Order: sequence, then C-alpha cells, then structure tokens
Amino acid sequence: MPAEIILHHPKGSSVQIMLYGATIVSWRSPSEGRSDPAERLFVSATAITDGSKPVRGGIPVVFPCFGPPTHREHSNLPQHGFARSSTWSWDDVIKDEGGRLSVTLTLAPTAAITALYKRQFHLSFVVTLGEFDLSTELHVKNTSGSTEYPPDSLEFQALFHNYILAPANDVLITPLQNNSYFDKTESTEEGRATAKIETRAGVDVRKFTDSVYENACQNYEVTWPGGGIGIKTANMKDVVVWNPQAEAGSKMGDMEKGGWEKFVCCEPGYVRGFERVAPGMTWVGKQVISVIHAARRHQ
Ligand code: TA6
Repeated sequence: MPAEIILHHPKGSSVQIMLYGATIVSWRSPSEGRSDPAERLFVSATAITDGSKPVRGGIPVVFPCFGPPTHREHSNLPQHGFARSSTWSWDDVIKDEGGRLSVTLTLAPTAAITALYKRQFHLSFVVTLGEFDLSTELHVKNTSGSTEYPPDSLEFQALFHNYILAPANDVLITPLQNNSYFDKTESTEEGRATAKIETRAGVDVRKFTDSVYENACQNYEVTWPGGGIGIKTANMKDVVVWNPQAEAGSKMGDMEKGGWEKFVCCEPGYVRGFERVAPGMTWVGKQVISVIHAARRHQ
C-alpha cells in the first residue's frame, strides 16, 4: 500500500489520502444528531490500491485530460490523464483556529510524465477537512518561462471524480433541469455523445448514466431518503453524472459485484473545451462537499 496521509478533526471527521494519485480514499464525517462519523465515499472492495493502477472509488484527480485524450498535446496520455496515477509529494499539515486541517500535495513533471507530456507545470492539491465538510482545490501553474507573444498557454481539463456513497437507485441530483448535456451512453452516427437538454427536476441514475452537463450552476445536491451531500464549486463550469449500473459495471475488473448500487459519481470539472493558463499564471478549481443534514434534506 503506497504512503498515505490521514487527517483527524477534533470533532471526529477524518480524511485519508493516498500519495499515489493524491486520491482521497476515505472521508468520514458525523452528521447533525449523529456524533459517530460515517463513511461518505465509495471505494470498490476489489479496487487496486497498491499503486499499480488508479483507485476505483474515492476522489480521483483528473488532469490534464478528461476521458480519452482529444488534445494534440495529450495524445500519449491514458484516459483521465496522469495525475491519478502519479505519486505526489506533500510538505506539511496546517491547522487553523477553527480546527480545520489542511494538507497540500504537489506534483511536478517526472521523467515518466515528461516521456508522455512535454508541458512545464506545477500542480498543488489542497485538501481541507472541517467538522461536516471537505474541500479540494487543484492549483494548476504554467511554469513555462516563455515570454513569446501570443503567450504559450497551458491547455488542460480538470475534474474531481467524486464517488459519493449512496443508494444509487434512490438518488436524485439537483438542480440540472434545462441544462444542456451530452449523453455518452448514446452515440451519434459520427460516434459523438448525443446532445440533449435535461428535462428532469431531479436527475436519477436508475439506468446506466454517463452525462456531461456543460456550464452548470456549480452548486449541486445529491440526495436520497435519509441522506445527502452538497457540492459547491468554483471555476469548474461543468459537471459529470455517472453510474455504470450492471450494464457497464459488471465488465469492470475492479468494480465489486453490485458495487454500482452503492454510489453515484457527481464530478465537477472543466471538461468541455480546454481551460488555458498563461506562462507564470495559476488556475484554481475548487469544490466543497458537505453532509446535508436532516433538517435540510429533500423529502
Ligand atoms: O466520469 C465518467 C467516466 O468518464 C465514464 O465514461 C467512465 O469511463 C468513468 O469515467 C470511469 O473511468 P475509468 O477510467 O476510471 O474507468
């Protein structure tokens, strides 16, 4: 098992982060009226966690490409890029006066990355644990010293691939109604995902779902009878909703039998088109995921 960082909040919550992929593999948080912390993320019982392949579950970090690469600079990269399959470094844990704990993990080009990807970059992944919430920030710096004009911008996609622990067939995700999206479970004749407009007030994943919502509201609720998770984001204009159900899940070697019934992926990101950051500049994408308490839960 590769090295890990575990943060323990004085009020009982905790987060466990593998240096491999900077992948959060556990977030336990109490909820109002329940002092004992409960696990909020799904990790497949058959996930590979020895650092030989990305973890099936938790919160994988997707960078610099989402899905199969489509940018000419990403052509040698694996699906979802190299961030989730690289070993990150970390320096220190910071505790603020409110008891919130933060740790920053970093990734710079290694020989293995440079063999596949020529850009100069520096990534920081900041994880902050609160009593009832967890935030993740991805800082993407273009470390090119280029002074050319026009600037030699770094073009990338980024996403937090959240596997939310939930009864998949009872989940609703709001608000996505009237949002345009691309349905990857249905291809056009040219092999592209089918463009649609969401008509449902609450999106369910009772069937195989792989939907990329573009320019969404960046403030989502994933709710089910008895529970819920809120996801607030900044700079992550798109959101992906995915559940493979048995149709696709049963074909995944690292997905436990029936695992698709135990999670929904609600993944904020910048995945339609490419974000650009000029030499010397830094882009920051952020999410805050929080437990929705009984008082506020959708009935
Ligand atoms: O985010 C949804 C998605 O892009 C799906 O198309 C599916 O491929 C999923 O990610 C899992 O991808 P992975 O490479 O982790 O098997």
